[in-house]
Amino acid sequence: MNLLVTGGAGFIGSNFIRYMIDKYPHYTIVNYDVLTYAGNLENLASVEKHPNYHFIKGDIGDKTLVNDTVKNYAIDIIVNFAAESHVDRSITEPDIFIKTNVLGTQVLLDAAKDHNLRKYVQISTDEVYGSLGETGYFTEETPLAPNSPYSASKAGGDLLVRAYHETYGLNVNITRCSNNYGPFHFPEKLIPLMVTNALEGKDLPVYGDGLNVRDWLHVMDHASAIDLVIHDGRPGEVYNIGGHNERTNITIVKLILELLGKTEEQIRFVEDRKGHDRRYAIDPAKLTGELGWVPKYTFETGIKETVQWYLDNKYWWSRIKNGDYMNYYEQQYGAK
Ligand code: NAD
Ligand code: TDX
Repeated sequence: MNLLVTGGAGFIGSNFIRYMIDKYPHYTIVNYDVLTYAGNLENLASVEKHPNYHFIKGDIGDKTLVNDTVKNYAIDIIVNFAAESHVDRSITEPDIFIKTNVLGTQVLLDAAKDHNLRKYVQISTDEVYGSLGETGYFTEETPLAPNSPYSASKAGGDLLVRAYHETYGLNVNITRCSNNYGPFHFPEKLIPLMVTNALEGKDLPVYGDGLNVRDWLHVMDHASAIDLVIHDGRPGEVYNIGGHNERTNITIVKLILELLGKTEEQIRFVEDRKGHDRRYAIDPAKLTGELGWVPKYTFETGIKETVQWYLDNKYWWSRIKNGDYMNYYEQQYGAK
């Protein structure tokens, strides 16, 4: 099997590639990534010399390079992780989100169609469903109602995937997962930002009242779910991925401080995110029932292991948290 993994140098894509090389060392894995601020080949240092791993630096919007790569490596399946992924950045700079997440997806779909690939898998998000009230879950039948430029661009990509299945008969799957966490998570997102800020003695900026709820999924449990969808997902189907780990943001921030032996004095409540979705929660019954997915991590074991990873890998995140990152940080949170 020859897989084209787009966006494989980012957080989830790089964990997925390491998972797949470990489990299927005979598969060819081509990582196609343009290396934006979020792409980092250091995430793949442990597999870069593997004989069946290849890296191509390229934009998913580059039709010629995408098509050449699909042809040259005799690709069977595209798994598309490539995206602009940070909601806050989409609020200040939506253009690139549309370009990559919508137009880029269309280029990949055309390549999958024109080369008669076995399957195209789109890695999407529960954010396309919008926000839940205090009860209930997102199912695959929940109507799309995205609230941020990021989630709207992901929903746009998903609709194109659906249309290529309906119009051209392309074999597709869409996966929609909840918030991931784990090693190599870029420190602009809640968990790695809070862990690294706590270690640096900085403020921990909590948006609004801190009571927004996210449903946390360990990135390796996400990888095992995608593995099942690639191999056994039924043509044209959507699969939601989540492990029933709902927590308020403030609960997570306090837990991180406790695990690090720090006091709550570092917490700073700041202005709320615009259009901030209140609650996400996934019903994974289709994935568990149809494909037999069982997550390995509880949130308690996963978060402890993750905090320890940041303690052990300061070289990785301290290199990121300078230069361009600091410009973004100061714009987003002020100087503190
Ligand atoms: P990330 O921002 O860490 O990584 C994105 C990767 O895509 C980077 O390596 C980047 O260089 C690459 N990329 C961006 N634009 C590209 C382009 N035009 N061409 C080629 N490569 C490009 O993101 P992530 O957190 O790993 O998310 C991966 C996917 O999963 C995204 O599609 C995201 O929408 C989705 N998702 C993420 C989460 C989460 O909690 N992180 C949850 C649900 C869904
Ligand atoms: O500084 C912060 N303070 C804060 O209170 C940051 C960065 C976040 N938050 C809150 C906002 C959210 O309620 O924490 C929650 C999580 O925020 P993010 O880490 O930015 O994630 P979220 O907006 O939920 O989106 C993530 O999950 C779905 C990913 O970034 C998306 O790519 C994915 O689709």
